[in-house]
Amino acid sequence: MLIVNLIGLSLVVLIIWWFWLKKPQSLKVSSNTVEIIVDNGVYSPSNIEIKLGQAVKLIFLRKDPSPCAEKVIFEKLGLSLDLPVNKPTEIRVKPEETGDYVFNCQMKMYVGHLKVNN
Ligand SMILES: [Cu+2]
Repeated sequence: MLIVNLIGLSLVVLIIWWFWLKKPQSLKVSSNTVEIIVDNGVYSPSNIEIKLGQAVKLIFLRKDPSPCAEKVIFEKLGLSLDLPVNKPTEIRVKPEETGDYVFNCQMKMYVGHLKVNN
């Protein structure tokens, strides 16, 4: 019984750590180029903030060789990009509306946010 409780408790701790303590790296972008490293299940940075009307060049550098990381999809922008391993791949975006533009891999294990502010 104690063992079961301990397992339950460690699961809770793990979940708390995963969702609340693992701080997303946020980056306010004033320059027009952002390099995003794709590795270990996260985009770094995974939160990018830009201003409306700002065109930004995102350069994805995929280090994770697993097929999970091979694509990045900007659903709201209708864009999808293949990411070769260790080869910087760039995409230019200029969202026309404010809001949160999510980008993710096919299985949505990797998730990032491009926030467009006024
Ligand atoms: Cu994936």
